[in-house]
Amino acid sequence: MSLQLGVIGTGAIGQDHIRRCSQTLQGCRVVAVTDIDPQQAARVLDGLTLEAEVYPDGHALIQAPEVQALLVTSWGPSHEEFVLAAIAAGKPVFCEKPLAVTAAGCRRIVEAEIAHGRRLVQVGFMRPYDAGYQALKAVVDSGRIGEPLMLHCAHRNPRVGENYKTDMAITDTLIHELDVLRWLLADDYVSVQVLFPRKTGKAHAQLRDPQIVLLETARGTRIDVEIFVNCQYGYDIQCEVVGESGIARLPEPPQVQLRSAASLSSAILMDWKGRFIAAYDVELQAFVDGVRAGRVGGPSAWDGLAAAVAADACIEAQQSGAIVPISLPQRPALYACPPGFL
Ligand code: NAI
Ligand code: ISE
Repeated sequence: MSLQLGVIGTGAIGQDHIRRCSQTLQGCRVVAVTDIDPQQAARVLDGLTLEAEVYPDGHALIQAPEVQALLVTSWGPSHEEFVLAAIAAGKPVFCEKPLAVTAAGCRRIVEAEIAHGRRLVQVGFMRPYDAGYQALKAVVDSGRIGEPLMLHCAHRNPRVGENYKTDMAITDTLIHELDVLRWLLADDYVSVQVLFPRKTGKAHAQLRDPQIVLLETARGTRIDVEIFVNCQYGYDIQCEVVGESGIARLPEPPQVQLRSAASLSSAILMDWKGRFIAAYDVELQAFVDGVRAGRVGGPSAWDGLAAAVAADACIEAQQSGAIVPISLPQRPALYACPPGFL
């Protein structure tokens, strides 16, 4: 029987996940939705010609007997409340990033899951499911470039809205690198510093853009990540691993190479939805398959906490300009797999 899903939040990614669960994935169907704007939730169902119950709020939806598992795709500050309610109801929950907006919030989720006694939470960090990152990790793990010494990375968006603040470069944008690079290296972060280069004239007055985040891992690997959210030209994700005996780069998404009008070119994507579309399919299919088989895997609440602890340190580093230590508590037995396993 199909896994019956309830979705909380029918905005951009919520709609995309409802579409994928209804049209692309196997073994699941959306039976309930909710949004603080119920008319929008109804419009989303209409647009997809989908029959599902519209609930007045997330808590009513979590309690609904027909809902067997949850997708939390509402705004970040509401995630903690809904994930805790799902754990209290004993229902598996896929929660979009961030798991909670503070490390303290993630810790409360980890404690609730440990008290429950088995994993119920998968965090929507999709990059470890991206074929390019998986290929890059296979090269790094094979030892072909020796031990990783340095990583040079970039996360660029064409532009952001007026409500995007300087700290969101960490909590909304860098959070993906904080997760995927820890997974890629199977290592944890120990310190961070944030530098602000000359500001672009394309950013709104209150936003400091671009930023450079310098991370150090426990094994001494140094990572620089450029975050540039008004780069204008495209959505561009870069990752280069410099090893002792070679360099490995994240592959570019496949594009037709064009020779025309005296130039050689290939297109650059303009938004994140297209760049990671296959990874979103794979991560959610893994959640559905796992729940149907009686287990939840993938990025865990512990991974959500690890990213949030690093993000809190990055924000402190943005404000102080200092090198800020990052320290994670001892990994509890429930999350025995080290970073690097899905
Ligand atoms: P959005 O603003 O387009 O949609 C959020 C929706 O949640 C809105 O319709 C809003 O009315 C609803 N909502 C907010 N609070 C609610 C509550 N308490 N109960 C029910 N509904 C509520 O935002 P978007 O872009 O869809 O982002 C949602 C979450 O997904 C964010 O945490 C964001 O960081 C994450 N996200 C993850 C991506 C990824 O690559 N994994 C990509 C884009 C977003
Ligand atoms: C957005 O919220 C996401 O999560 C995308 O994956 C990310 O790449 C983008 O920069 C964020 O704004």
